[in-house]
Amino acid sequence: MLYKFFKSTKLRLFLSFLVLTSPSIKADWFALNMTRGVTDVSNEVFELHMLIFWICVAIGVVVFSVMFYSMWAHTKKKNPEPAKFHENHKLEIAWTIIPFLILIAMAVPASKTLVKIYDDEAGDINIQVTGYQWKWQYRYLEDDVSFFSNLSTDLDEIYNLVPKGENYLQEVDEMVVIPVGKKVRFLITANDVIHSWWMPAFAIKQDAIPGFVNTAWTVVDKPGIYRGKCTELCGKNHGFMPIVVKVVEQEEYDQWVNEKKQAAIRLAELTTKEWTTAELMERGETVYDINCVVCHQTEGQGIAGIFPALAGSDIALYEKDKHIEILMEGVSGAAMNSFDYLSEVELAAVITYTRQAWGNAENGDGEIVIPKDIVDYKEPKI
Ligand code: HEC
Ligand SMILES: [Cu+2]
Repeated sequence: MLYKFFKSTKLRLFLSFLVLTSPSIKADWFALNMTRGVTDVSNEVFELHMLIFWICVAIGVVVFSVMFYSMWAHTKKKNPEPAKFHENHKLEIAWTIIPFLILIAMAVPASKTLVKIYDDEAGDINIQVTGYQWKWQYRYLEDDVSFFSNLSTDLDEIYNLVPKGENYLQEVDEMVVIPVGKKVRFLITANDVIHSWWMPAFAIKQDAIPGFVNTAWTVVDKPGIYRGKCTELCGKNHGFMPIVVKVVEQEEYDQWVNEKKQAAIRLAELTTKEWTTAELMERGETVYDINCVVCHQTEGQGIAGIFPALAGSDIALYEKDKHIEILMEGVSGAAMNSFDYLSEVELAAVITYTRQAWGNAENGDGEIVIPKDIVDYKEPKI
């Protein structure tokens, strides 16, 4: 009876062995493993992971062999009289010392890698990363380049109106660009709640905490586009603030920085230009779609009881100054944050848009706001 049972188990073990070793399935098993990433540190982390994994496998094999052997060798049938001994000092010392040594053996390489990871010396390039609900801001500290990186997946894909694209929820309007082979240090913080900046290919996962600056660094040797995401539950759109880093050759990087700087200069010029209502409206709609639509909704109708309607709101109809103030300062204690990080042009445009769209212009005073108004608001009041 017992013999028969063992025989069938052996058979099953053998079958599982065949399945595990058959090459086609093996490929899939590797896909379940941690990935190597593209930096020295990420490779080290991978090696460490494999080392610890195999140590665990060895311990498992030893422990389970002893256990199964004992279960088999000391059945009641073979040993009707149980042994009566207890306390075996040699054995007890051994099973205290050996695990201790194993732990030390694992801690040494792990600590070495950790020390390497926690190097916060300045990089060749230093980028401040700020988490916002629900986007990332990047400021290149040496170059005065600064931008927001927003999810660029079409809402229609999210609502299943069209098929989902290849990089669904993993794509942004502006990627972080860094050059190959240079040490890049990230200074990671947040503006509202705790987020976490996670880039698996670089083995970086660092909390972004308001009021703190955590650092992480990387040297990437392989150009390419790498994707990560926010990995600290940070509110309603936590799953909608991906991270995309584009690693390029130095030359391409310099060119990119240059273009970014030029764009900033052009934007500064826009502040002093004469704006027509139509121009502000057009720009304002884009700003609104990126920054406001999640709460105040496409037609400015809001969500009853949570987000006030902007269509027909007294502030949007008559109180221009209050309107600017709300955007600049936010409403304390409410989900309405300050948007003072937007440019003067974007702020003026989005305020004008919300004062004009959805019938607001006809129902209220229809006053527009130009970039100069925002500049004036920002002037220190004497
Ligand atoms: C995260 C959600 C959220 C986002 C994003 C948001 N708002 Fe708000 N907004 C609110 C909430 C909540 C209030 C109500 C605040 C209060 O008075 O308690 C509000 C109030 C307002 C008001 C005052 C309305 C009134 O009648 O009291 C205006 C104007 C406004 N928001 C404009 C904007 C604009 C423009 C944007 C985009 C640049 C924006 N909001 C983005 C949540 C949001
Ligand atoms: Cu987040």
